[in-house]
Amino acid sequence: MPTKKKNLSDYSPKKIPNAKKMRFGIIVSEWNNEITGALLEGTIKTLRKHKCEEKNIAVSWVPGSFELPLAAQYSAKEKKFDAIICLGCVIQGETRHFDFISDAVANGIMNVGLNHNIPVVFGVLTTDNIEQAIARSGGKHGNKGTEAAITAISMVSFRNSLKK
Ligand code: DLZ
Repeated sequence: MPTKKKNLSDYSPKKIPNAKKMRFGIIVSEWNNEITGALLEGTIKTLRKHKCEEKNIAVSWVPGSFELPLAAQYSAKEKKFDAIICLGCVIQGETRHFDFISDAVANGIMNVGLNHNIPVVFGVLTTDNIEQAIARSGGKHGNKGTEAAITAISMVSFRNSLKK
């Protein structure tokens, strides 16, 4: 996984478990969809790279990042997935929306994971401007979608290892 200075898409593929039998629900925010669409691409490409089957990937869209936690909760309740990946992009504007939305989404996503005992991954970019978002959705700093997919696979594998 990347450290502060590394690229979001940097990881050691050999260390990542096989995701063939894992099931993922991906929830994507429509807001800033030119960015979130690129995050989705990075996520799916990475899941496929680690052998996740097409039938085990379900994608749903919600209006904005603020809606991600509730959608993740609905998905978690269905018990069809081993992990849920939330993808969004919140860009700093001239209003305080940024702080309200970023905090609410981060806390909401964390709570769904803790309450439902399932990995719910925070694949949400929170940036100062669109340039930073572009750089982190397949640009010079990699793709947060890749990081989210690797985190989801790793957490499912971790959970499975505890069941043995
Ligand atoms: C309203 C709003 C604003 C100002 N900015 C963003 C943003 O940068 N990224 C994002 O994902 N969503 C934004 N939204 C929409 C909210 O997430 C939400 O959809 C609405 O407030 C309706 O609940």
